[in-house]
Amino acid sequence: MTAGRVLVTCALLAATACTEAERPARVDIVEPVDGAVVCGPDVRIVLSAAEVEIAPASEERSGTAHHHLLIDRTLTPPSDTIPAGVAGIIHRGRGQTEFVLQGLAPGTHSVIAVLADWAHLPLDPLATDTVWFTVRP
Ligand SMILES: [Cu+2]
Repeated sequence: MTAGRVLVTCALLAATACTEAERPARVDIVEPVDGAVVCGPDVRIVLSAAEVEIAPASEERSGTAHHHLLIDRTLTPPSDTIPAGVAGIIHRGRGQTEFVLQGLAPGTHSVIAVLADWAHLPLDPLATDTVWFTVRP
């Protein structure tokens, strides 16, 4: 093998690894879709994620995340852990990807999905998605 061929092979491997490492994690609220009108008072939220492994927070592994839902709230500070025990902030710490919001009042509501690591610190870069929907009585 020539030195030139080794150099080309290494360059190709480096390019592949770099591309994969640069893909940021993403989260999508699959259901309800933005602008949906849904029957209440219970509304199912379905989440999906890409470029990250969704895992229970108890596993404490890097490269994983779990879902968080902020209901009718603004985003919490990205550099702080997402608090627990606060109304309208839901941790899906067992790695769940679905959740039923119960008892929503008729009217317009927002849901922000946020991916955070096992310590509940939002991923960097931030992975969020927001939908607005209307609950029909
Ligand atoms: Cu959490």
